[in-house]
Formats: sequence, C-alpha cells, structure tokens
Amino acid sequence: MENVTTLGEFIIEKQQDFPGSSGEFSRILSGIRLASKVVSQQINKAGLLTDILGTAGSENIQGEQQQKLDVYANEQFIKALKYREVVCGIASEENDEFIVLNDNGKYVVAMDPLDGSSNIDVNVSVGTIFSIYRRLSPVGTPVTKADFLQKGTEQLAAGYVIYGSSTMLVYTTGSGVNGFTYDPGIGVFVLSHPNMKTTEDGKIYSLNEGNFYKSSKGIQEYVKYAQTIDPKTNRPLTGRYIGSLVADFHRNLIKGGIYIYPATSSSPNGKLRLLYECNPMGFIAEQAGGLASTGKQRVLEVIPTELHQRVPFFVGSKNMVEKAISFVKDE
Ligand code: AHM
Ligand code: MG
Repeated sequence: MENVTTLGEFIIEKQQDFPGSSGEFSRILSGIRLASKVVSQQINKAGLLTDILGTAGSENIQGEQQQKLDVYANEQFIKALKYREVVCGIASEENDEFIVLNDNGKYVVAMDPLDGSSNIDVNVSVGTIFSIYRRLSPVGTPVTKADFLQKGTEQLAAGYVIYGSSTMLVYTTGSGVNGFTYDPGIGVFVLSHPNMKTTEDGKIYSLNEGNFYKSSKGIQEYVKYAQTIDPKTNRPLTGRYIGSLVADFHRNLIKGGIYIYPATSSSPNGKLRLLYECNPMGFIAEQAGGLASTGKQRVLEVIPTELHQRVPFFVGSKNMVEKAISFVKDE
C-alpha cells in the first residue's frame, strides 16, 4: 500500500495548482467523497434491506421514514455539502427548486445524486453526477438562480461516482481526468486510473433503440450506419445500452464508444438534463479527449435557461461523435 495515492492526498496535492487557494474548493470534493462512501455502502446492501427499497414517504414498522435510495442519496450529498459551509446552493435532480445553503459560500453544486436509480432493484450499476461552479452573485447574499444558469465551460470541476462491480469516483478540474477505485476494506478511494483518455475511435454505440421510430430521420440513418458491416473491420458497431448513463458513459470512456440520447417525438429536447447530466459528463469527455454535442452545438456552450432543462446528447469518442452528428446537424 505504500506506493498508492489516495483521493484525499490527490485533492491536497492538486490544491497547490490553484495559487491562493484557501482549501475551500477541496472541502467540496471531500464532502462528495464522504457522501459517496455512505451511498455506496447503502447501495451494496440494497438487496438485503427491504426498507431502503421501499417507497419514499411511507413509514416502516418502527415509524421511521422509508426512503428510496435516490432520496437517501440526495440527503447524504446535501448534508455533506451543507456541513462544509463553502457551498451557497445546490441544484439537484431530486428538488424542483434550488436549495439555499450558506450565504458565505463561494460555490454552487449541480448534481444528480443517483442517476439510473430504476436499475437498483435489479442489481445494475447506478451513479452520482456532480458539477461545481463559482457563484456569480456576491458572497454573503443568498444564492440566486442565475448562479446555476452558467455555461458548462464555466465548470470548475465535474465528476461522477459509479456504484458498479466496484465503486469508482472519476473527476476533472480541467486538467485531465482521474479515476479512483474505492477499497471498502480500508475505506479509501485509491488512484487507479490516472490521466484517463478515451480513444478517438471506438466500436460501441449506446442508445435506446426502442426509440427508433420516435427519432428523426438522421438518427434512424445513423442506427442503420452503425448496424452496417464496416469493410475495414468486417463487422458492424457493437450495441451496448444499460440505460444507466454513468455506467454507459464509463464503459465507453474506457473502451471507446458513443452514447446518444437524441430528441424524440415525445421528448423534443431529449431526456437528459443539461446542468447535472450533460455538462458534467461533457466536461469529463472533453478532458479525456472526446466530444459532447447536442447535435447542433457543443454542450458546454449551451446557455442554460432552466435548472432542469433537457438537451439532446451525443458524447464519447471524438470521431464517433463527429460521425453521428453529421447525420443530424442539418435537421
Ligand atoms: P433518471 O435521471 O431519471 O435516472 O434518468 C436518466 C437515465 C439515464 O441514466 C439513462 O441513460 C436514461 O435515463 C435511460 O433512459 P431510457 O430508459 O429512456 O432509455
Ligand atoms: Mg438522472
């Protein structure tokens, strides 16, 4: 164990890259690290604990609130960030309105505390996604909606935690992407994937093909292209779709691939949310050498107008994203 780097050490080391940093930003990452350990532990027990799979809002036999894991995860991340007093507000997928925290905090966090949570009951990987910005309104005043409606290019850091066959935390602060694997025996995240890069080409395409007839002509043509035998490799692309963004994204990041959630006739802006799904994943993809697009523009340059705004999402290996958007860009 002597030559491993823990996430705690890594955060402190990197803090020195920001001259004049007071350590406040590092405290946010530490809060996220702690909450993700707590959530990871609960997720691993989810099959055994019937109360954690119960419906939120109901009570168990002891009169305690039963919680769905996504509500539980939301509470854990909010608590961990609130306690650290450096965050002035949180926008969460689980809350219609943003949450006001410490007026003296300099930062805001957008998060999806448990993405893909419908997969928990069937033992499939889920994840947490987060994105950190410096606030725009003056320190010492209550956070405003405008503090959250910043372009993805303004993100200071973004990351995800995947609760899979092992738990990993992957994040970027804009100088590369690093991945840490959780060792539950000693309770620490260890740097296992330094400087992650995604290949420019890949073999995997991930989208919900059940939406084929609800998708535009361009998407339909892209799916046909993906299924066509490539004379160079003598095979089509490989379809892989878990239906859990973090898991699909993580696999494609490591193996090379593209994830698409396009506009459909029932969801004209796609399904995924700009602030806490597409921007953070887009930032990580770009930092790993990939791309993230709405099909019309770079995701990180979209000017947000709503906390829960959706955008079509194409993310992954550079050449694959460019190819896919060539089918839709004129639509
Ligand atoms: P959620 O935020 O309600 O969990 O929804 C997001 C999830 C993503 O993880 C996943 O990629 C997508 O929804 C799957 O959607 P669909 O079932 O329409 O394919
Ligand atoms: Mg989600």
